[in-house]
Parts: sequence; structure tokens; C-alpha cells
Amino acid sequence: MERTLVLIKPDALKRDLVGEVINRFERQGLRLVSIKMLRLNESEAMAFYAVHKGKPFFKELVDYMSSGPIVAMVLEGEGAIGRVREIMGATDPNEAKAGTIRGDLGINKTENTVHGSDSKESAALEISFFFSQYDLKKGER
Ligand code: IDP
Ligand code: MG
Repeated sequence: MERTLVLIKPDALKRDLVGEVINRFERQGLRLVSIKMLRLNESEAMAFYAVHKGKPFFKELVDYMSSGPIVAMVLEGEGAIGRVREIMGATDPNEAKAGTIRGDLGINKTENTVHGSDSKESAALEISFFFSQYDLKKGER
């Protein structure tokens, strides 16, 4: 059983799409382990996206991700990391296939509705950024 971190980004909360996004994962058999709503400040957003430091879109990304509340959640399932990435679709909503979250709901390459961890290593790191072992334990069922 694999676990991954998903963020529902500010554009989705602005448009009240939280339930819609979670439902798309649940329908595919991915189960919630833990969930919270929060707002990142600028330095927290910089830390979360540290791998992108120095890229041309970094400042825009950090400003956007700290512009409003987000929802962070841990999802669990067989091959959860790859399956979440498939359900999300390509980074740019204009290139994402119809039926994917970004293809159907994304606005542009920055405001693309969701984040999902891209490897086992980033999933472990990103889950620990938002959730304690105690939070994760409470989600067992
Ligand atoms: P991913 O979210 O599909 O894994 P990454 O390349 O890891 O894509 O980029 C992280 C986030 O940075 C994207 O989800 C998007 O919000 C933003 N981003 C990536 N590339 C661009 C770009 O070229 N212009 C503007 N924003 C971008
Ligand atoms: Mg990424």
C-alpha cells in the first residue's frame, strides 16, 4: 500500500471545488488517511517548493500558493503516487486530457488546481511537511 500527498490549490478553494476534487480520487479507490485546511505563508510555500528554487516560475508559484487557503491530504492505495498523477493530468491544463482534474478544472499552468507527489521520496518528504506520525496513525481503518 502506497501513500502520497495531495494539495488542493487556492484556485480550487476560491471556486468551491474541494468536494469535486476529493470525489475524483475517492471514486478511483484512493482512500483518505488524513486531511487539513490551512494557509501557507510565503516562507512555507518557498520551503515546500524548494526543488523549484531558481526556476523562472518560482516567485509566481510561491505568491500563488500563499494567496489563499489550501487543503492538504494524504491518500492511500496500490500505486497511489502514479495513480494520483494520472488522475491529476499534465501540469498545463491546456495539455491535460479531458477527464483529468487539471484538464477539466485547471485554469492555467500556475493555477492548476492540484498538487501530487511525483516519487516515493518526495511523497515521504511532502507528507511529513504537513502531517505528523500521530495524524497518520489516527487515519488507520
Ligand atoms: P507538477 O505540479 O505537475 O508536478 P512541476 O513541474 O513540479 O509540476 O511544477 C510545480 C508547480 O509549479 C506546477 O504544478 C505549477 O503550479 C507551477 N508551474 C510549473 N511550471 C510552470 C510554468 O512553466 N509556468 C507557471 N507555473 C508553473
Ligand atoms: Mg511536481
